[in-house]
Amino acid sequence: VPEPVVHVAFLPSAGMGHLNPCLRLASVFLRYGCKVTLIIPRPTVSLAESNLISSFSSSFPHQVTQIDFKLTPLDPNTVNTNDPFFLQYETIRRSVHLLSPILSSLSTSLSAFIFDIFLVSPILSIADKIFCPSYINFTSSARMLSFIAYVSVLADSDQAAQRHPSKFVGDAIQIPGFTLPIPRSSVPPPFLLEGSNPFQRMIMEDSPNLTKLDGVFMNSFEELEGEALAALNEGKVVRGLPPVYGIGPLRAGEFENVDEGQKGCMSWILEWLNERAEGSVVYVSLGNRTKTRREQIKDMALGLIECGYSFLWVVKLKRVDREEEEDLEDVLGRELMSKLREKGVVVKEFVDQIKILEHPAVGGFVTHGGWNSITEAIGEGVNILTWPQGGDQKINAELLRMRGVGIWAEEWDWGTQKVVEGKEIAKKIKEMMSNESLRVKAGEMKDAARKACGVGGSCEVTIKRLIEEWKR
Ligand code: BUP
Repeated sequence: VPEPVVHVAFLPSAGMGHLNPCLRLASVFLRYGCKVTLIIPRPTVSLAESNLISSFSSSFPHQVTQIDFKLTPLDPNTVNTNDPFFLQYETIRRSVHLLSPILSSLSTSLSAFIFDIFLVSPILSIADKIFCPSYINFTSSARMLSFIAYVSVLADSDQAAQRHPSKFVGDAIQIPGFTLPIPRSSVPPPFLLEGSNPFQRMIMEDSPNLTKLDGVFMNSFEELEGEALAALNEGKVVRGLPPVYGIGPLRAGEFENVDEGQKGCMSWILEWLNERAEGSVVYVSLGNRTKTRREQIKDMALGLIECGYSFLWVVKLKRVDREEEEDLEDVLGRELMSKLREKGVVVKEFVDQIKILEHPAVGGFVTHGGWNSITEAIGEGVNILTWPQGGDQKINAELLRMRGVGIWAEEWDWGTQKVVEGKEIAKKIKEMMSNESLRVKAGEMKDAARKACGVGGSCEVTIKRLIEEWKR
């Protein structure tokens, strides 16, 4: 009797922070012999996303079927946001009814459907047309999932406040099973806005539906988030949640080689890093959907010049890469630009972040605290300084601080308010780079991370067990 084929379909949402972990999880299933169908919402928001999708498909020409999911364009005026990524989440959510014919046309029946966290309620509304277990790929920390899950409990217990998050959140959220509460100041800002907005609506709609899923894939692991994983799996956060599988840290795949066939900047960046002493370079990147504010950019440059370390700064002037046109020198001025070039490297291009973090010359990372960036840095044992810019990033920063693997520039607030002066930035970078206890902890966490995603580790054990279950 031939072995049954295990066929897993994936549906990401928008942005590299969601696409990267989706493709990395898909490549784990490919490693264990599964057939993968990748359903891609089109058009994508950024160029980085479409490049990565092409590279993924050409890396697995036989095992992966790629299906374009043509979205119905939304009138931006009907969605209260000017963020193209949020507009895309909403567009995908409202196009989900178009998925049914795609799913029913698949030539091999599905063993599992794994979709993005931002699509929960719409996908569950077509559950009767999926005919296989439904899972989400959660793209942030287990601490953040606990927040999302627990808000439905808070909302239920506070009818009087008309269920508006700005009222029921209070000064802090104490989630059962957690040592540290989440202070109001760390809650993702759109969630607390008085008026309704897509992020708030999405969380309030999806939170109570999490219990209807068959499971959650979580890019985290026991040593990093044991407390949160236990609280979620023991029903302390919300009763009736499905299993939350800590299968992280997800490792980057060969398909992510951004420079292949392109004239990118990676080859000379790596040459430059090769000439630097071990642990001597600070890598600075606030993620691929945060543009650095004009008022902040000069002080960022001054801070880097003053910090005394070599640096590699990936700077974004626009939220979406397709719109990056301006020359950095026009923004920073010739004099500042030449001072920067004396001490480090500044680029606007999309870089291969993993290749940078794994380079021995890189000793520290100034990050916005996006969960992928954090888990990538942890996997390489790099010291971390978080400067949260929005969303889940303060919740993640707090966790890193608690685990002793990162420091958090808490007094800088969201990085969207006051300008942080160059000398302050230099001081914090020095503090992060020279922090020996951080380096020791980061090294220990790296070892635990490698074990979790290595041969016989928690990721392999969980995925193999699920594959066996799906075969039955
Ligand atoms: Br910028 C940049 N190269 O130049 P996060 C990002 N990345 O490989 P975000 C690059 O994009 P969300 C670059 O390695 C990570 O996998 C990076 O995800 C990669 O933050 C991903 O760190 C970015 O989670 O997304 O972009 O803010 O808000 O969705 O978390």
